[in-house]
Amino acid sequence: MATRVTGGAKRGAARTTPRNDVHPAGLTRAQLLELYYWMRLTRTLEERLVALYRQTKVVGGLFRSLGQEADAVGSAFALRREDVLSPLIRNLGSMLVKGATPVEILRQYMAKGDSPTRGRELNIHFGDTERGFIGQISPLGDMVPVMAGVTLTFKMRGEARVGLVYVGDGATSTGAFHEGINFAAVQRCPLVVVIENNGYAYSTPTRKQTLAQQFVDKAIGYGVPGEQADGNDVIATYEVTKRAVDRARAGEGVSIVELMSYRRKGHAEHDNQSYVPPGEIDKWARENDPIDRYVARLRSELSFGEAELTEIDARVRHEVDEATEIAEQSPAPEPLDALVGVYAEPAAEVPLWYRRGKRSAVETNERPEGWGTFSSANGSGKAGQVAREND
Ligand SMILES: Cc1ncc(C[n+]2csc(CCOP(=O)(O)OP(=O)(O)O)c2C)c(N)n1
Ligand SMILES: [Mg+2]
Repeated sequence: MATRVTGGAKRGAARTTPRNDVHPAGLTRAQLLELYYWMRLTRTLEERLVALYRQTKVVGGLFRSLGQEADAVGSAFALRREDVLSPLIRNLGSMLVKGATPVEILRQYMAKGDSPTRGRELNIHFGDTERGFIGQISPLGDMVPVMAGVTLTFKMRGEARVGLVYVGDGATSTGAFHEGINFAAVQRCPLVVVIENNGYAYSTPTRKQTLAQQFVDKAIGYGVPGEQADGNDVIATYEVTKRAVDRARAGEGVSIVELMSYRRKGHAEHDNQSYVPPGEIDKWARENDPIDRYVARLRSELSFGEAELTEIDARVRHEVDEATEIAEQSPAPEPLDALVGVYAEPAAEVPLWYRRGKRSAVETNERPEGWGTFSSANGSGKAGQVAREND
């Protein structure tokens, strides 16, 4: 049974009366609607970010998860509140499920002074260990050894907690991925490694990433269980991740989960996807949109009414509108804030000579008078000339 997570419980609480006995993956009808809510929230929030990006209010790059909402939401939904996940740029949905709020996300992307990173990071690179998501870093694959360490602490403390780390198809080619997963496997850390196979790593298609038939085959080499699922089916994603999470919690160590999906947008908004074969994106949009697919299933097989879904759509729109208004009013960062929380205060070490100022640094370190080519008194000699010109 899925455990509801921080933040999700309140916003996701759906009022609905059971109409039939169909409970795929043991999910209650409220939880089935909650999955829809998180996917819709992810997409609507990203669409709002695109509008703000075009108005130049989003100041950095914008990384979409269009077409991958089910993979992010379904997998994170399999975790408990006390579990920890390590997201990537396309895991906005996972972070929302774990309690990140739309207003925080908007403030981050708009680099506001009251955003979680005070304008020092411009997308969803922030974390909160209380809510159970770790601040991500850019080097691909590097969060695997980090999460191996995090989950090793769970094991050493005897805590029944699980960690989940997302990696893209591209990240599987890094040394960090290999070292991290091997270490975690050998140590039997309670870790789920989710490989999001979205067909591309920037412009590199998966067939140029690996000769393996499928990424899940790599599980054999690490001696861990591996399962593949349709990442555009939110319930299948939930189920396969839940099995891996249950194994980890039961002391059975690492699992690899490969989620098959497709990146419908470029690496970021600036990428025009000229390397994608014609028609490929449209085909996925037409035939395999995770939200369209889930809506169809909710209406037919699970007999949810139109009103229940439109109510969620309206709630999501309202929440995103409200969050945008708040975030737009947030102040820009204070310039001096750039240094707050970065260096020790007071400084533990005397600043390095080259940070003390150009003139004194050049005079005392680069061309000491004793070298005979420079006179700091009259500035004669070549080096003195350079020093003055650079001031
Ligand atoms: C070690 C390393 N190499 C290269 C990059 C530059 N880079 C950032 S994202 C990216 C593509 C990532 O592709 P993938 O892992 O498939 O994730 P996706 O973007 O598809 O979600 C690259 C090459 C990086 N951040 N780190
Ligand atoms: Mg990829």
